Amino acid sequence: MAKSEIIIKNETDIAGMRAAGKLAAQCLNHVANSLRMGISTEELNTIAHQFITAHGAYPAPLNYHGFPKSICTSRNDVICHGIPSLIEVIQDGDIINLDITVRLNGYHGDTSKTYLIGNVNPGTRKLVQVTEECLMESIKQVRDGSRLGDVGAVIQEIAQSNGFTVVRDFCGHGIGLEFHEPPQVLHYGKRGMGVELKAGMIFTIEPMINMGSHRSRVLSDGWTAVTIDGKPSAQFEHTLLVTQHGCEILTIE
Ligand code: EYF
Ligand code: CO
Ligand code: CO
Repeated sequence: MAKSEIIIKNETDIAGMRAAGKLAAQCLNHVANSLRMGISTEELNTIAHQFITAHGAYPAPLNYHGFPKSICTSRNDVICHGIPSLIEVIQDGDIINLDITVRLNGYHGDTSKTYLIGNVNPGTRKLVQVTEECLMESIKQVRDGSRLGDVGAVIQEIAQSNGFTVVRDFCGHGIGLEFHEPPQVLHYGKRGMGVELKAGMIFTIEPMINMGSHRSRVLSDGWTAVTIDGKPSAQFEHTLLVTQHGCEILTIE
């Protein structure tokens, strides 16, 4: 099959993806319960790794393209792909995204949320709230016959009308037996444009929204993407199954 083809999942695949999505959501909530000032992102990585492997699954980021850890922990000005570390300790006023992808019986579930730690300043709180709104409103666009441009346009409209910017260097993705499959899901766009959605498609939407410039750069570690101006960035992600009249969020408990 050509690599650009979007796979329509069958009932066996869908059952596998439901199980993987549910486990990813459970893991995210489990790790989030340990979030507190003073904990290192390495400890969060260990908690996730142990939960995932104890449930008969594998942490998909680990060794993926050489990525060194089991989850991504992206704090404050880190847009995505933050690497857990013993020397990175959660502080009062931080925001932190935990991004979990599990592989269970060959199928992937991918989800993330951004959490507020202690006394977060009002502008940053607003950024996190608007980013979650971008995800949840864009999910309402997903049904058989709608287009990926409808998804991206809603995200762009909500982010920009609140004075924020949409990261363009990273996108959502199809997901299934592979961590990343076609299509690419852009978080900006024009209504009525782009790939037409069909029931049985499964993909993520994972908007990254910035307080300042939309531009990113990758640190010398080769993985961590940060904002170019040091201002905060937030992200939320779900894995979604397109249905006839809407969609099913697979990454819920
Ligand atoms: C090749 C990685 C590869 N890539 C994507 C590998 O979809 C994701 N999150 O929702 C996602 C998560 C991870 C990931 C974790 C590791 N990688 C990272 C950065 C660059 C790169 O280039
Ligand atoms: Co993810
Ligand atoms: Co993803």
